[in-house]
Amino acid sequence: MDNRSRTQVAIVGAGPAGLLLAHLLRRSGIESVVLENRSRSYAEARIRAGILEQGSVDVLRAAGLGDRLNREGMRHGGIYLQHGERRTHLDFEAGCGRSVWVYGQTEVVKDLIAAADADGQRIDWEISGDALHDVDTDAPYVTYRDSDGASCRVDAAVIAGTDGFHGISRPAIPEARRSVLEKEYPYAWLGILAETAPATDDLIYSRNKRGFALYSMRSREVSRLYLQVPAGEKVDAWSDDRIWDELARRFAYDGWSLNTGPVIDKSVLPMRSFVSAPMRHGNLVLAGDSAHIVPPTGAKGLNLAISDVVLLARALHAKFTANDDRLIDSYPSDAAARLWRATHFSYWMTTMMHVSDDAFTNELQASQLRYVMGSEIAQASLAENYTGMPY
Ligand code: RFL
Ligand code: PHB
Repeated sequence: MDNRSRTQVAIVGAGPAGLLLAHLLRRSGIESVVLENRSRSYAEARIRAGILEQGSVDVLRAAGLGDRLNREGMRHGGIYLQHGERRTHLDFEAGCGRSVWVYGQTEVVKDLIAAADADGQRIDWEISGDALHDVDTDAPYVTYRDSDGASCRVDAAVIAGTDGFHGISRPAIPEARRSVLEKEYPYAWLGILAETAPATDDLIYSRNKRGFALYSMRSREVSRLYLQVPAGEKVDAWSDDRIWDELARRFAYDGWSLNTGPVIDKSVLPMRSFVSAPMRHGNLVLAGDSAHIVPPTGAKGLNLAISDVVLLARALHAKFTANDDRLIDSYPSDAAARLWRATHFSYWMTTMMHVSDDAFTNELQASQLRYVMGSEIAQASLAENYTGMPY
């Protein structure tokens, strides 16, 4: 072994979950080392989620991460639901007294990395060949090669697996101890980022017989739009002209028109619901996408990563400062309660808004959307879930 070190928490993965965990632990005097297989510039450029629940914004502000969020984030008090050529505005403030913020995950990650730099947080970027060892003992450790190829070992009291859906942490829990519940959807999203001012004040979720479309944004100059496409669709099948034409059809509404502009990013996102349990095995704990995935329709993925980490940071604080394991013992069930609410809501929004090949299902979903668009009570329930259940 070329380099050997010891820390309190070894954090595998520098996505929003891992970086926020390191940040919250630092603030309560707990030391961690973050290990990430991608480069810093890759992590800072990755385009992903865009919506922060009120509770996530409160967490980031309380953790001293609110400066740029307060200046550049955009508060949204509702969404539009569209069905064919009917469009209704849902008022979240009226429904539940809360709102959401448009502030890209990319920006949250940049803020977290800047704070880590300022505090001298150790993050080893571009590691390879990492493996977790002895996670069910009191002496777990991680081995890997650093960016120069040197062999490294980090010993820790706890390993936090925040390495996303394709990481190594979840598989480090023996298969016999793991249960997975999942649902694949027969469609995917084609997402684009476009250099054009959003043509709407709030996000538009549109169900059209041609398929679902979502109008979102990243700033006053940049729009983020999505189209329902068949699962496994290739991005090459979609020229910019075809995308704008399809978006115009799916958002068609009484004289309203899209703003088009240069497409600066284009990708296909698979859609799945996936829940792996337990989120703790010995001294390995999972948080964020390493343990669960939701389809993006409810905008919950990033927010769940944040709420897991809040619960986990509290539990680790009690463990390290008061030798109290009660919160770490209850972490899997505390996180699961919130997770299953978000899993149901994401599934519900997804099926209601997407067009299915099955005629019976389509009629049910269209009926559900008509009901929500016409009922203040149904809208209040959607608002309560969308803006996020209280912690
Ligand atoms: P992340 O963000 O996937 O971060 C995991 C980090 O771990 C690293 N990693 C490893 N590091 C070390 N060793 C290994 N063996 C490793 N394997 C992986 C990865 O490089 C990465 O840096 O998980 P985290 O932190 O839990 O955060 C969760 C959110 O990222 C996620 O829930 C959302 O972004 C989901 N999601 C979206 N959600 C939305 O609400 N709206 C969206 O528009 C949206 N777009 C997306 C998305 C997820 C995507 N992925 C994961 C395919 C678009 C994409 C492409
Ligand atoms: C986004 O802006 O990327 C976004 C917004 C709302 C969603 C999903 C993605 O439901």
